[in-house]
Amino acid sequence: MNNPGTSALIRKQITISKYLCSTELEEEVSEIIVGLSAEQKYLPSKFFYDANGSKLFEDITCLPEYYPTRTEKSLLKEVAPQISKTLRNIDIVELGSGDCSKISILLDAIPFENMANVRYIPVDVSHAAISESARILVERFPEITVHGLLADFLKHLSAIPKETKRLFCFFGSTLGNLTRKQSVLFLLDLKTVMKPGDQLLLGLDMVKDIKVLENAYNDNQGITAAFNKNILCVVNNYVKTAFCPDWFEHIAFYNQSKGRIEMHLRALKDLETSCLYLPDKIRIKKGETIHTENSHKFTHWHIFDFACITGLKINAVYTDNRQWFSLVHFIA
Ligand code: AVJ
Repeated sequence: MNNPGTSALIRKQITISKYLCSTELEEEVSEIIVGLSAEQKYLPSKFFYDANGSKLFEDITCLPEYYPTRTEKSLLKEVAPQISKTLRNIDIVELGSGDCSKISILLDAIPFENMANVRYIPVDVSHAAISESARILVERFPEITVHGLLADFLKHLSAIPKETKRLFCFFGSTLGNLTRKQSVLFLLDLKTVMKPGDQLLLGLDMVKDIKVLENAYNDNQGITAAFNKNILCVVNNYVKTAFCPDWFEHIAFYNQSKGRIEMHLRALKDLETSCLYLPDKIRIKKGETIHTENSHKFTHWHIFDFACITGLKINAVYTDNRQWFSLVHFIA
């Protein structure tokens, strides 16, 4: 694989464009400061995903308690033959792509003779995630072209190429990390950049038994706890605080009225830390929490609402027989 001819070929096959810039960095610092200064302290969940956090998340997806990834992948495997029939001369855009295991399932089902005109466009805030999955994919699918976008899909939808027909993939129920209002606004934005005939494949974690939901975020091995606490290390890096993960305990519970899992970090003692960007120390009282994630769960009503509000047409809704996870296939 390492002879110069092959790597030159691979380089031509892979390009990455950057849309994140240094002003974004300042924006991220202020997002953190605003969250830590609020009455109920909070941190945006995108700060989970540094190199260590992304690794911990991949570990989470393998946990026996964490059913979403497994369920979504088996749904994808089932429906891929159906969906991939239409995939030729197309850009497959994956929002928040992470690793390439889900898109591989779809690509696997595309007939070889159609692959030459398929381009994969991963959109992610992690350069490592994009370049690593590009490397794996061109090895596995020698005919494919990969054009990565290092970008925040909430801000840079307009940077996505539009000359070809597109299939947007938004897997993992990542939409659930937004508030209900934000998720509708985001789908409206997405609909605006879609052209008639463009498709959207949306993965949604469904409302279910509370015990199943809460177990998925309170695993026995404490990986989710480590993932939650890792956000403090990321924050320390950005704003030069000195939070020690051991000062907090991991809390995750289902908020029934809001239909979402909430993750928090709860202070085990009164604590304080300086911060490069604040004149005073940040003080947190014993028992006070930092809200780190919302993971909204969906019902079929939410799916119909999305269609009504955005004007996207539901082509099919694929749900496993336990009704735990849905893949919705929309057409613009
Ligand atoms: C990838 C954001 C959808 O909310 O279930 C896993 C992240 N957090 N365990 C989710 C997560 C805790 C995951 N998402």
